[in-house]
Amino acid sequence: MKKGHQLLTIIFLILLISACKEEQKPRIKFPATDLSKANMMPKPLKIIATHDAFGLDRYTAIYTTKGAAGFESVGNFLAEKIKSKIDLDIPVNSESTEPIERVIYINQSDSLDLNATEAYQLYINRDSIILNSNTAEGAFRGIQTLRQIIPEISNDTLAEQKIWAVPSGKIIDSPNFEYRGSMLDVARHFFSVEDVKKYIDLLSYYKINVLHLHLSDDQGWRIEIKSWPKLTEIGGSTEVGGESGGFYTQEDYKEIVAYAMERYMTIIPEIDMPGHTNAASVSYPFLNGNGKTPKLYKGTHVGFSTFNTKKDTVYSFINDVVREISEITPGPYFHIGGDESHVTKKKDYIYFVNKIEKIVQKHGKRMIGWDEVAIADVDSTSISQWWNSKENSKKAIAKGMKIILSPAKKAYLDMEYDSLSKHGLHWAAYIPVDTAYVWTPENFGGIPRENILGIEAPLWSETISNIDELEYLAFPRMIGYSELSWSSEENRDWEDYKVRLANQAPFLDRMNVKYYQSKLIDWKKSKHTYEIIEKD
Ligand code: TNX
Repeated sequence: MKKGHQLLTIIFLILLISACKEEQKPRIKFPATDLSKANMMPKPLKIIATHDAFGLDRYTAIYTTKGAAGFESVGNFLAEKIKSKIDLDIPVNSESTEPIERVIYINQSDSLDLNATEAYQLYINRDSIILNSNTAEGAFRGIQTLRQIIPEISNDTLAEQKIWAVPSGKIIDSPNFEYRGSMLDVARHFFSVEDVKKYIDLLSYYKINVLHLHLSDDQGWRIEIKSWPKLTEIGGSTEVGGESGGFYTQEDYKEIVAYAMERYMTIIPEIDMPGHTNAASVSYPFLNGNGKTPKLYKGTHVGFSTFNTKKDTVYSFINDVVREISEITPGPYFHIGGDESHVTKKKDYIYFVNKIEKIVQKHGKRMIGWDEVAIADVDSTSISQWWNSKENSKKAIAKGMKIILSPAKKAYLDMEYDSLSKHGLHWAAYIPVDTAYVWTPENFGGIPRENILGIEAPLWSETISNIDELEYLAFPRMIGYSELSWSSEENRDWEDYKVRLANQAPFLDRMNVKYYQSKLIDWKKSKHTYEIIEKD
C-alpha cells in the first residue's frame, strides 16, 4: 500500500473516532501508568514512557492495512488473544457502524527504521495504538509485546464499561539474533501433536522463531516416510523405558508446520545420522554398520550405533528420507545430526557427512549439523550447532560457517536445576535459572559476532515423558533464552529480568504451564493491573 494512502486511512480513522466521541459520553480521564515498568519479555530495544494510558474497552476496534499480506491474520490473532486473556470481543477491520472510540491500527510501513524483517514500532496514545512494521512477521512480534502489556484486571471505576488501561508511550524494537530457537527431542520420548502445539504457542509468546524437532534416535523413529514404512511401524514402536512410542504421520507433521507458520516460526526437522540410528537399523537392518544385529533399544546410552557409510543403498535410503521430509518442510534448513558417532571411523564419518551435505543441498535445503560436522569438508553455507566442542566450532569458523549457540553447560534445557530437580540429567552442569540467563552469547567462546546465527536451547527427553515434565524443564529457563536471543546486551540485567520473570506467573498459570518454581524468583501469583498515578 502507498504511504499517502496509509496516512489517509489513519486520518480517516482518527476523524471517525473523534466524530463518534462528539456524540458520546464525556471524555474519560485515564489513570497514568508507566510503560517502562510494564512486564515485557523479552525486553524491547527502546521504551519511552509517556505516563498516560490507552483505554482498551468494547468501543475499541482493530484495523489492519488493506491488501498487506498477512496483516489481517495478525489482527485476528491479536483479537483472539485479547478475547482469551480478558474476555473482550474486538472487531477486526469491521465496517459496521457501531460506535468506535479507539483503534489499534496494525500498519504496514516501509520506513527505513524498520528494515529488519522482524522490527516493529508501537505508538501507544490515549485513543490509538499504532503498530508499524514492514512485514506481517514484524507485526506478529509486535502484537506479542502488546499482549504482554494489557493488564488482566480492568479498571471499573473509570466508566460504566470495563476499561483496561494500557500504558502509553513508544516502543522501538528489533531482534538481537535472527535465529532464536528451542529443540524438542521427540525420539527418546514421543510428544503428541497437541503437546507440540502448546509448546509452540508458549514459545511464540516470547518471540522464539525456530523449533527444531529431533525426529529420530536410537530409541525411536518419529516421522512417517512413505517409501520406507517400517521406519515408523517398527522403529516408532517404542521409547525410553519401553513405553509405547509413537510417530507423526506426514499429515500430522504438516499440521505442526502450519501451526508454527501461523506464528512465524520455522520448523527444522532433524534426522540424526550416522550415529543415533539404531531405530532405523532395526527397521531396515541393511542400514546397520556396527556389525551387530540391531534390536529395539529402550535405554539411554549413546554412541553405539552407526549407519554403514560404505553402501550405496544407504545413500539412496537417505535420499528418500531427505526428499520426503524436505517436500513437507517450507523452512530453509535440514538438520542431519552428526553427533556422537563414536563407532563410525573418522574417515568414514567425513565421507558420510560430505555426501549427506550434497543430498541436503540437492533437495533445496541448508544443512545444519551438531558441532562435529565441521571436521568434514563442509560448505560455508552449512551451519554448525555448538553443543560441546570449542575445537569443532573453531573449525567451523575457519570454514566460514555460521554457528548456532547451544553450549550444554549454559543452554541445555534437560540439565537439572540443582541436585533436587525432579527431572533432567547433569552430565554437563546444573543450570539454575540465573546461570541459564547470566552469560553473553555475543562473545561466547571467542566466536566473531558475524558468525553467530543465534541461540537454541535443546530439550532432550531421556527423563521426561509428558507435557508437564517438559514444562518443568523448559520453563522458566526458556524465557531467559528468549531474552538472550532477542534483547540487546545493554538491555539485559539479571535484577531487572528477575522481576519481569516473576510477573510471568499469571500468564504461565493461565496457560496451565507446570513451570519450575525456582526459589531465586519471587513469583507474583496475582493477576496484574497497573499502578495508578493521579495526574493533573
Ligand atoms: C548429548 S547433545 C546428546 C544427546 C543427549 C544429550 C543429553 C547431543 C548433540 N547429543 O544425544 O540426549 O546429550 O543431555
